[in-house]
Amino acid sequence: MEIFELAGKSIVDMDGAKAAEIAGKGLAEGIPPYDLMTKGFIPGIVKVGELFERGKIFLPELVRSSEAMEKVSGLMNASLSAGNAVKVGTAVIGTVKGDVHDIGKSIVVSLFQANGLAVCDLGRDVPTHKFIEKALEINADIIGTSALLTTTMQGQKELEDLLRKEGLREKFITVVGGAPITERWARRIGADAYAENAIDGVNKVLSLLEQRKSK
Ligand code: B12
Repeated sequence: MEIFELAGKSIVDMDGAKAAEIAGKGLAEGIPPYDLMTKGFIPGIVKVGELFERGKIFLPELVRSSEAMEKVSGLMNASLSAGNAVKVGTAVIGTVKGDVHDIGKSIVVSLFQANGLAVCDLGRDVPTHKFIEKALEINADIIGTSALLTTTMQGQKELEDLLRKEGLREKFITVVGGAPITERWARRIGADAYAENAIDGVNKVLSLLEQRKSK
């Protein structure tokens, strides 16, 4: 079995020790951490989500697989974020209130950092007003939010509404992501960009920053 397949399997098997071993081996072999994540570990956790949805596994298994995923994400993110020291912009990133999913959000944080963005990571279950307070405090250019539940994606709309209400909408570039999020949702709530994955997020944010500078 090739390493990407083994990586995914270790997550489905809820085997954190194995996952960490494969991550270490992959990095030692010079495989880029983003490839290990997107071609190996992420398909594993997505499979776990499908099994959970189909009632093939239950919450305890979902939790154990996530723990394996969190372990490996920590290792990968440390390698991912070691990059560009040039600061091209500042971002505040977090998972919206009521939502504790943060594996994807943490990958986004690392990749933003690797691409020269200074990031303040607010973590998960972040109240809407917190995003704005922090963004004003550190004079951020970007506010990025992650939502993984159909019930919590409303938090992204709340942020847009609150920014408009406070007359701050034009001050920040907003980018939204997460499994249930779509381009259509982003347009509907008035976000500046939708990102399908972390790389897409980096590209869209860098291009929006560029457009701002040339205005
Ligand atoms: C892992 C997981 C958990 C873990 C989370 C651990 C953690 N620390 O994150 C635990 C076990 C805690 C959990 C709990 C629950 N979960 Co859960 N979980 C998942 C699972 C399997 C994987 C999520 C994940 O990590 N994916 C991998 C990452 C890399 O992908 P990602 O998050 O999508 O992020 C990428 C992109 O979306 C994008 N992106 C994401 N955010 C952002 C933000 C920005 C700014 C940008 C630019 C890009 C970006 O870039 C990322 C990297 O490329 C999903 C299934 C799925 N397919 O999503 C279910 C899933 C999201 N969970 C689900 C459910 C129902 C729950 C629970 C309600 C279960 C329960 N009965 O208690 C609770 C909710 C708890 C809460 N209040 O939040 C459902 C949601 C259904 C729905 N329609 O709302 C899903 C879809 C499973 C399913 N198919 O039923 N879960």
